[in-house]
Amino acid sequence: MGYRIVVVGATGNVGREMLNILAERQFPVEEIAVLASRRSLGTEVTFGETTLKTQDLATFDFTGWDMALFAVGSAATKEFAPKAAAAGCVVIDNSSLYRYDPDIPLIVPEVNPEAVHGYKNKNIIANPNCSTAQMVVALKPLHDRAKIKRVVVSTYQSVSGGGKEAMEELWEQTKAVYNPTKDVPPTKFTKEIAFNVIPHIDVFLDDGSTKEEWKMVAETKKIIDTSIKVTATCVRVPVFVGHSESVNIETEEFLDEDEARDILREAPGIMVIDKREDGGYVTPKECVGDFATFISRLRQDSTVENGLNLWCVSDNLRKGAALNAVQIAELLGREVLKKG
Ligand code: 2RA
Repeated sequence: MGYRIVVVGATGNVGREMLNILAERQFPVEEIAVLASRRSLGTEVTFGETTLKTQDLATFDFTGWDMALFAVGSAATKEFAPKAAAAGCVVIDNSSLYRYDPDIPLIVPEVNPEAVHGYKNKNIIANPNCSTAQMVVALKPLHDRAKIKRVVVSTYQSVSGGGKEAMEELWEQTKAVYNPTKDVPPTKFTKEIAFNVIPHIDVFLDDGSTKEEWKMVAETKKIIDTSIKVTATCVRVPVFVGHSESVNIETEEFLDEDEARDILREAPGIMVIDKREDGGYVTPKECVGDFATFISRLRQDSTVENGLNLWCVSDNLRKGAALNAVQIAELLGREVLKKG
């Protein structure tokens, strides 16, 4: 016996990865439906060895389906997730719409699996933002040992976080650099992304930060501990897939770098690759297609009493989105629905 699963937004970057990961992890699927907006209707997607035709989200009846993995924007989520939830189908939502609702759990299974029972409130579980997901996997085991007081993070986020058109823009602009007759003006980004970096993701807020930076602050508090102070600078870089983060951590208790490395080696979802030699660290290109969050460059920060620095890299379409959503589905199945 397995689950009746719906993937909403199946033709997008994240929706396709959801299907790949459900198949790769042999999620117990009894039946699967793939939905898309009218624009992509009829497009075929693959699930393991099978090819599936997308159905219309606008007319789909969610009654009798166990879980729906939503990977569409907030507007479509707002319209259709409540309908799915009301029909008795548990929604696992990748948009930012429900993340900050106190009645809706925001879950990273390695970090706060106990929150899954909160799904009952609205039949909805929220998936965190990509940049938060990989960071909290690394922070939680260190917090459990030495209590984190403050985090200073700078991100280096790949263009796939902005969707397929953003990837296309990087590709076309990169080619145009070698073809002066062709001009590819920015449309998905505010400035040219090829051979450049842009310190701006999502909209600006009144205090001068961006919404992407605010998300890292608010989500870390909700997932791990409201007492952790986070300050973030989020930057888009000309990388197709894989987000990187430079993370500075200040703890209440002293934590030696070797002990921190050992803790992270044992932690779920983490792979430590940290040799102090040329190439002894992970770059985003190497993490693509992997499930792990990679930690490198772990070292003491001697400018504060109890400080650590680390480099954290993960496939943003996987741990930052689709993998985390599938892990939530696995958790919900294991702990609550128990049909698998
Ligand atoms: C980005 N945070 O990288 C987004 C994706 N969720 O733009």
